[in-house]
Amino acid sequence: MKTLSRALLALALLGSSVAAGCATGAGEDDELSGPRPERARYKNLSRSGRDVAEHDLNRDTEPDQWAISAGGRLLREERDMNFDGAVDVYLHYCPSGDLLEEEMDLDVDGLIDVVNIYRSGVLVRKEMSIDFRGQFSVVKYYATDGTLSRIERDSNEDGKVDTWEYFQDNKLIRVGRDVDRDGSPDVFKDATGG
Ligand SMILES: [Ca+2]
Ligand SMILES: [Ca+2]
Ligand SMILES: [Ca+2]
Ligand SMILES: [Ca+2]
Repeated sequence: MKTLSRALLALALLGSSVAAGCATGAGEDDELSGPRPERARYKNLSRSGRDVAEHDLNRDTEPDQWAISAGGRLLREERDMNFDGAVDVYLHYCPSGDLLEEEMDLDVDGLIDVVNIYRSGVLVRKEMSIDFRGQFSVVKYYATDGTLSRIERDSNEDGKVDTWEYFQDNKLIRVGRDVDRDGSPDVFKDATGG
C-alpha cells in the first residue's frame, strides 16, 4: 500500500503542476472535489454539525487549540499560536490522517499568508503571500526528497506567473521569463555560469 502510493506520488510529481489532494484511494477526495474546499483563505470554514474538541495549551483556562471532526474523522485543527483568542494556524487532514494543508497567518491580521500543501504527508508546495495582502504570488515546489525544485513568481500580481526559477540540489540553475504575457516562459537564462 505504501509502495503503491509512493509510486503514484512519483508519477504525479512528473507532471508540470501538482494538484492538492490526499493521494489515497478514489472516493476519499470528496471533500476536495470542488474548486473551493473548506479553507480559511476562502473564508468558508464551518463548525456547524461538527464535533469540536477544545484544548488549553498554555493553561490560562482559555482554549487555544480546536480539533474539528465529523463522523469520527478529524477534518482540521485550529491553533491560536500567540494566545490572543484568534486562530492563526489551520491544519487540514486527509481521511487517512495524513496532513494535507497548513494555512498560516504569520502577521496575525486574519489573512492567510502561507499555505503548505502536502501529499502523503510530504511537503510538495508552498504558496506565499509575500506582501501579506492575501495574494499568493510566490509558489515553491519541492521534490520528493524535500529539495526545492522550482519557484514560480507572479511579480506584478496579475494572476499569471511571469518568472520561473529552476533549482537543482537547492541551487538556482535556470530562470525562465514570460515576455509575451501568455502565461508560459519564452526566454531562459542559465544561472549556473560564473
Ligand atoms: Ca489557553
Ligand atoms: Ca492568535
Ligand atoms: Ca496575515
Ligand atoms: Ca510566454
